[in-house]
Amino acid sequence: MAIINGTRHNDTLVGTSGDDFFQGFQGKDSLTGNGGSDTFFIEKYHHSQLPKQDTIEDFGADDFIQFGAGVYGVVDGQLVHVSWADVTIETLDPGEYRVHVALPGTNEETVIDVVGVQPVEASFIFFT
Ligand SMILES: [Ca+2]
Repeated sequence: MAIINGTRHNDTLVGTSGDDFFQGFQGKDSLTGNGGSDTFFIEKYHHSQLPKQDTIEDFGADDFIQFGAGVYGVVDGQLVHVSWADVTIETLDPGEYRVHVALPGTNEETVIDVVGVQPVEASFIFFT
């Protein structure tokens, strides 16, 4: 599995034909898996610096969106990591989706645009 790293700026990243692990870091990134079973990793890096509306350009049924340990909200003083219950998938156009991930107990969300197949619960890997 290749690891495809971005920077804290806006990046355009293209994977290999094999399985890749994408870490776009901050910025508004364009991520193309380019075949294989790819994992798109979403993490909060410091303070409130979530990725700013990355776009996955070719999401497939074998791809995953994975959340890191830093993607959480606070409920009753406890850290609560995001789960499927916090995900809302909006259809923008046929084959274009906007994934909203609400951080529990806050007004914050992270947003991921997805072109390709509609993500389903099994598309997500949540931090446990
Ligand atoms: Ca790939």
